[in-house]
Amino acid sequence: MRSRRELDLTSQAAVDAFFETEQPEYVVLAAAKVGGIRANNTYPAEFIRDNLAMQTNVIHSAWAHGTNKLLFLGSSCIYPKHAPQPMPEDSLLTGPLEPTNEWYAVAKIAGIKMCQAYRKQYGFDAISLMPTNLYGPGDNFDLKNSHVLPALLRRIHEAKQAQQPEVVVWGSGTPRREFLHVDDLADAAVTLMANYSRPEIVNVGVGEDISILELAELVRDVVGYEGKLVLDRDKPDGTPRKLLDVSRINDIGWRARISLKDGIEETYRWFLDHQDQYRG
Ligand code: GFB
Repeated sequence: MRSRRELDLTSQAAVDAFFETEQPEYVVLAAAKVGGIRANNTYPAEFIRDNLAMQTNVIHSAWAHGTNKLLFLGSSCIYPKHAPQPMPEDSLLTGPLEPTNEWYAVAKIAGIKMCQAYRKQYGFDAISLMPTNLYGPGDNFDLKNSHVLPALLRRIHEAKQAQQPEVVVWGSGTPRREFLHVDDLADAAVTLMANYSRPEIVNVGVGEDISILELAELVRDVVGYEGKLVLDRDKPDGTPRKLLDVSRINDIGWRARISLKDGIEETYRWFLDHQDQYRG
């Protein structure tokens, strides 16, 4: 385990030196530059460059140093903006992407293709998993750049503390998203590492989605805030709906276990225990 400061994954030389010393047998490539809709839309150059660099370096070095197996984490935003819902794995590259996150999506699609290419040419056992929107303890709670769930949790909590009469929710509130707890994702990753060795990508989600406004109401209930939710329609909505077809991973014998309500309650407790880190 190395922190970002200890190992710069955008440097091929640094990554190669790490693999030379450590010779890892199994690699889970979860490192990425990530963020919510505003971060993706504001820093497109960093999203495409850093992600392409990190994944290219790690996948290549893992193969070059004889790693037994590598798991690459993609994202549900790789699918076309108007993909059929729920989105099956074979809708990849069948239509235009959502513009707010196409830079990140293109990098992730390149990572999938690199895993498939290294398997095809070199026989490298590299597999790819596509998680839906993730949340949980340890998330980024930055008010501008984080994903919707941690952003709403923090904003609604702060509104409750300050006894504000209302809280802003970005967009129309109608887009639909699916939320997977990080512990469910970790469990799915272990299942696939142990039981799956094919080039085809595998979706990982819970199989149901909710609207952004419903999510905000759920967060409001968990936090115990009694003020109003107000929509800011000048903020982008992004993809109208993102629900993964999870029949492939269900057939492998895996299913998500943590309900959204339980997961948000646990995440809120974690946030309360660590909130001094999120002021500012
Ligand atoms: O998680 P999020 O930022 O990204 O969610 P995506 C965006 C949706 O939530 C939009 C609404 O419909 C927003 O209008 N929203 C409401 C908010 N209030 C807020 C808020 O305070 N903060 C944020 N961030 N959104 C991401 C991609 O897409 O999904 C990434 O940008 C990645 O590339 C990730 O794939 C899984 O779900 O739209």
